[in-house]
Amino acid sequence: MGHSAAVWDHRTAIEVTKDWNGIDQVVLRNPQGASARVSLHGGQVTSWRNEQGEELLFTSSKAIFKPPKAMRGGIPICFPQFGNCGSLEQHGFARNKLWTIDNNPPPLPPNDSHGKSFVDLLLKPSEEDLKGWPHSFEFRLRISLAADGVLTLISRIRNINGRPFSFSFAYHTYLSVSDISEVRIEGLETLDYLDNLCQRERFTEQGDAITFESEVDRVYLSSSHLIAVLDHEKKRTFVIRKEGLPDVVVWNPWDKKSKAMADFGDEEYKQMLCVDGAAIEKPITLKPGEEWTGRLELSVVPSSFCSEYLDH
Ligand code: TA6
Repeated sequence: MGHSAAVWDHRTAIEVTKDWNGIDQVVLRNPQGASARVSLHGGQVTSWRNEQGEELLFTSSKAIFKPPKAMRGGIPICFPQFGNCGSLEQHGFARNKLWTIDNNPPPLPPNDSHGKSFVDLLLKPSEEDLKGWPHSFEFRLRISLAADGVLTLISRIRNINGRPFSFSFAYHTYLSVSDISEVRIEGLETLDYLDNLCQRERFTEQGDAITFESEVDRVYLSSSHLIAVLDHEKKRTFVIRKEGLPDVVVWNPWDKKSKAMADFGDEEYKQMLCVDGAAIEKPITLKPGEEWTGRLELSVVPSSFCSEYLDH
């Protein structure tokens, strides 16, 4: 008698609960026990755990879980800007707004749903928002967790007002690492980057991989769609695949800046690294009715697998 395959009950694939502030958060689960959590505050992924229940994203022990401040960690959605420019807050307002669950989103390709636990969120500007940024948009965000534990974020931003607008964007991804001094990034070699520590001056990456021994705050430009972040101690690699996101922000605050941030532990720079799929150097311009899609896929593979994998 064959064993009947465990029928994956999609009712437990997605659960809506309350977060620390009584704001709805969605828990996604896969049959193997992996999970992800996203708060309707900011549409922010606040947790991504593997099948062993191990947390893969960093969250500061001093994070301020009080709107409108974005929780320091997870994956804040930075829109319509990333970095200081104009009257908006540094990384835009999307991560400080209340999103809604969209039960009837415009369809995505079947592969973006098939066999996945997913939720669709929606952000539209309020009258108040339009005073600060006078462009009417619909921002649809799908977060999905696949059977193999891959976490995918798909942003679709549509211009629904009568004139073009431009924006920059980043998935501000706080990865949890064992020891920043034993982490290397592959896939950014030879690229130009803007150095936020030198008035965004442009440099060219000389190293054969990026390693860390001091504060790094850079925007790598026109990168490939595949970036690897190798955690030596854990012998595991984060693989970041992206589409529609030409740039990569790499940020570690190191000791001095860590001490200067109220919502960040003095030593926590050792256990985190931001590697953000982004569109910054060349802002995206949308004509009326046009839509932009930015896709990010995060997975974790054993490092031995990854270095061979990346070599080919
Ligand atoms: O480049 C990344 C960065 O802009 C850093 O300069 C630092 O400000 C970091 O983002 C955190 O920004 P946040 O607004 O999340 O505190």
